[in-house]
Amino acid sequence: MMVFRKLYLKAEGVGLSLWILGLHLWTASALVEPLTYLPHDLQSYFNTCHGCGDLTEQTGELAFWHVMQAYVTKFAETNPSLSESELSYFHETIAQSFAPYHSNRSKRQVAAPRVRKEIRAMTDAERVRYFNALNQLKTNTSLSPNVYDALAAFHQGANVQRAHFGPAFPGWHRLYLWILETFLRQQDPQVTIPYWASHLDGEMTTPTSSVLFSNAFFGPGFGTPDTGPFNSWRQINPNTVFTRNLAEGTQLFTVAGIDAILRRSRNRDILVPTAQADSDLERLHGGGHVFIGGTMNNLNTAARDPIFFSHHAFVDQIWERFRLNQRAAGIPTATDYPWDPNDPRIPASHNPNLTAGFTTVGSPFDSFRQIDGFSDDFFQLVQYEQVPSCATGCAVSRYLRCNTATNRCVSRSTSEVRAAGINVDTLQGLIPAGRKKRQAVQRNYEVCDRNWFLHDVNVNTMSPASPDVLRNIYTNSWSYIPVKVVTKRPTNYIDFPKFSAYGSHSNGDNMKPELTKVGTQKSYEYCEDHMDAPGKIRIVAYGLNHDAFSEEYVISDNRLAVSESIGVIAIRTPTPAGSSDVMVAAFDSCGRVCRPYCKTEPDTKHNNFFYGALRVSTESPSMYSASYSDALLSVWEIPSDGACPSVNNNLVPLTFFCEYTDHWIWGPNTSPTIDVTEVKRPKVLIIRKKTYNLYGNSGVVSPLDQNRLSRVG
Ligand SMILES: [Cu+2]
Repeated sequence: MMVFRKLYLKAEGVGLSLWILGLHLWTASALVEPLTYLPHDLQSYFNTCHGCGDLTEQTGELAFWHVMQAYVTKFAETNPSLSESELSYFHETIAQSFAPYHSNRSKRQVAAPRVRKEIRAMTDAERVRYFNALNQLKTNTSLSPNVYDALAAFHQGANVQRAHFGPAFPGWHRLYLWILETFLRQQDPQVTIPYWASHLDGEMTTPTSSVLFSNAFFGPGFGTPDTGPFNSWRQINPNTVFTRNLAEGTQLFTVAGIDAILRRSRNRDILVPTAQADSDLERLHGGGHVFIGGTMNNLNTAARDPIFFSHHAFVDQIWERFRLNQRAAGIPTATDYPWDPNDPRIPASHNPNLTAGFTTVGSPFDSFRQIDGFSDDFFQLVQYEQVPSCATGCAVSRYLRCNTATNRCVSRSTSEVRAAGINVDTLQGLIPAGRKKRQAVQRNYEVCDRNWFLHDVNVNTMSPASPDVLRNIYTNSWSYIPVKVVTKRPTNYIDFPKFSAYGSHSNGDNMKPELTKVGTQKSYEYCEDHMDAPGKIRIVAYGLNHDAFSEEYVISDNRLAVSESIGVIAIRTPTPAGSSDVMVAAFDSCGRVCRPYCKTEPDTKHNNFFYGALRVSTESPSMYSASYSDALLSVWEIPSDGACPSVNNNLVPLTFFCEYTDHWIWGPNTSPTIDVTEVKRPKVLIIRKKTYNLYGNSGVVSPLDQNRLSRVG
């Protein structure tokens, strides 16, 4: 093989110098090297995060998600920059929203509470009014750039810290819901925010096919909202348009989780950091963000997607049920705020007397302080309808049905509703926010019923790194790195013993132990129930020294004992002035962690210190591409002279192995595989001293590359 290779190099040697010249026309050089440490603050989030350290205790994807959310807040501005007059307009509006409840009026004149319903239990007309009010806020410029975007910007930066990772979580979001709803009711006084009871979808066989993601509800579950109620939002403000990327295995709220919360009686038992994992309201809510994916997957941007407010209205509904129980038991709801100034795990900004980060407003709250979200006034201000149940008749809604096996309502799928002759492809009476009426593009994102082998992966999710999708995410300058994912079939896969290496023709005796030994990583409850296969591997990349986030998926085939696929992650293009440091992680669709390995010298020991963090700089050698397809194609060498095609692993700087061991991988303090003294090594490990270019040491140019180069030239 080696001999063959040398000959081959010689033959191509003539063209090499020409080719190198061409290369610089279209791609910068860059080095990709592993970071063997994490930024100090990120590592401390990992070290102190709730339940971190043991992947058998909680789902790795959600544990990682919460930590990264805490970290990325530092990249976002905290509040929208509003002018003096805009601020006073905001104050006025919020102050007036309480007036009907707190004036000296007689009892009869006191305003009725705002009543919030499950979105599928509303009438179509009510739902249209709600979506219309949202669209009106999107074009209302009383706040800049528009009221919706200004309010969405409250949920970023330091406010994300105020609102999450501690006891203020439910109260802060309660105030936030009140604010958005107040502005919506300026547009239409009848409107309230519908809540999204996500366990109604979580109990479907295929949650991603829920009617919720039809055009008559929240619009498509994949990509930008080019159809559905928000179809004009991309035109109105391309910088804040949202994207979605549904992940079918990801855990939504479950009845068991809600019941666990409702069995507790004090807020300290359901809120971070003192709650136990099973009844942790904030932790359980994270699954909804990850399930929606895209913009919702990053707390700095999550509120740009209106489904955010319905997700949080359901969090609030659960909390309200909890508070009603407290009230019945004589527990003082307004003061049951679990604040302990001596507990270093609680962010200082969660001090109940500090501001919630919305601007100061008038009576009855002299300002929105963190404790105000716990106010008993809310018993009077807002009420929630119950989640539809089989007993009360799921049939109040055409979009739900009673699952007789569980005696609970579940959502209907879009195709089910269509089959019943109901049009959910358009919404009668909806007034899009844009001036120009755009031609509706009909897209069908339906998936078939689940098939055990060919996973119901939607190919529309497979290239989220397209410029369209990324445009809203902070930078226009993206580069692409190939990533390899090796998966090993997990033992709980439904037909595990039947196929390939584990089948009757091979009883496994001859297999390498690496192939047959598996850990017991915790997976989403959904996967346990459905014996689901993790065929869809999600890869996420977060900027560590800059504000960027991207997602990618690859598919693995669970019929095989081991399978390999290659995906491409998008990263901010580094400049000579600064590297792009990124944290990359991969999870199967059951939320289990895949372990990162960096392409490095064959000293595997150092892999123990590799957390999936990379530094990408403009130094040689070049290891990234200017486009998604170039990155993908660069990995394969397809010689023009009929020689053997090959995959050049040297060009894949990062590999994930989904091996299902339960070792915690993000902290030297917690991983049993790491020798702590080794951490004091030099900060950056240079992985490649040899110079090679995008197409490897050989300098071989494949026919495909030739085409590309000539196109550029
Ligand atoms: Cu939030």
